Amino acid sequence: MNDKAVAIVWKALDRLAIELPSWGFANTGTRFGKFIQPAAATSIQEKFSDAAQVHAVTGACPTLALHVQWDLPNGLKDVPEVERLAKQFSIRPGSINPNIFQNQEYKYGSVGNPDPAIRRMAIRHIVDCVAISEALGAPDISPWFADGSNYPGTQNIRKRIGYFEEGLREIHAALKPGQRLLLEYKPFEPAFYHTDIADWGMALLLAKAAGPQALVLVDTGHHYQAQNIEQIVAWLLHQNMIGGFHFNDRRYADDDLTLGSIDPYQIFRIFHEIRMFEWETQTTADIAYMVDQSHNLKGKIEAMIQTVCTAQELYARAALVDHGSLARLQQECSLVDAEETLRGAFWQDVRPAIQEWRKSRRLPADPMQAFRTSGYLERITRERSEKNRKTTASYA
Ligand code: RM4
Ligand code: MN
Ligand code: MN
Repeated sequence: MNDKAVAIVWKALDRLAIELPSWGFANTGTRFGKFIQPAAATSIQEKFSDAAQVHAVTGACPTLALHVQWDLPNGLKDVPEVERLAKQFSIRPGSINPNIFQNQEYKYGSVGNPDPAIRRMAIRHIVDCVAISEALGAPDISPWFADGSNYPGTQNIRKRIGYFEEGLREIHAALKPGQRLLLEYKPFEPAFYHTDIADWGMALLLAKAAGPQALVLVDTGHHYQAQNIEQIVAWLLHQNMIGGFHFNDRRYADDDLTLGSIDPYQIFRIFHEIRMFEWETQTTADIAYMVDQSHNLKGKIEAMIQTVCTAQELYARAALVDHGSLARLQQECSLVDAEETLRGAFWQDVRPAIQEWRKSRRLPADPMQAFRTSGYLERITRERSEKNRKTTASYA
């Protein structure tokens, strides 16, 4: 790789920040049960501590996404504690994730529930999250709605659209300047007949109905098998409506597999659309790159390090696309040469350049190795195993 290419890689890496999910360090599982890990985090303090380890070895993860019900069970009252931990571990609070899917009340939906009292409860919770976001100086609120139904004819789909428009408008009215409401879509699960926000079109229309600070969040796992995700990203960029990503990979459905483990070219193509847009418009897209994975077989911290390194590699490769020649080749419809320009960047081995970047930023050249030799995993395994042994793992 020549000096110019190395400089491009370094510049790209300096820009790429990846947010870690607090829930990615805790014991989570499948619908059928959990496999408990002795080193899993069981408190918000432990989640911050683990995230700080990933940041220490990668230098790329300055923020931690928080799930309000799991991390701030007392809502606003927990803000001072989160601020203290953020300071202690030098990790800033990231996106604020409301929880409108776990309470018994939400059996038939939250903001889309036919019962106005439950809709009110859900709206109030998200408005509380807006206040938490403001207090923490973490501007993104990203609700994921599990709302939907399981049997044809049991819910009025159009009425529920109206409830969402109304509810999101009210939530939007609570936003202060600079805050953003990121709407995530998901085709199915837990609802298996209809999901109220099932795809990017529904999310986009609802964001438009809510107001200018509402944008769409793309979880890479929330698409049907053959869907062209980079085209969705291109549309959202064109509309200035993309607010962030939840990164993971998928083989079948919302599998939350390690980013790039199944289809690295897909993630590369997404990054390429963003870089190409930025090159053409000479702007920087304001996109929050967040990981949404919780591994129950891999070690959680190692899985995060692996994910972050993969994101860096794929982002660096996308940065290497020669946008000037690609634009010309596209204009001329030189198909083979245009495709080879893209593919050529994808097949570059950027790892040596990334290692050099790490050394120049006083980071370990091999983050995984650095973590493994740090002794941290052994220490937390000792400290946490007793507590984790008592965790319930059963499904029924
Ligand atoms: C969903 C979705 C959300 C996450 C929940 C727990 O599948 O991806 O982002 O908060 O899971
Ligand atoms: Mn997600
Ligand atoms: Mn998901």
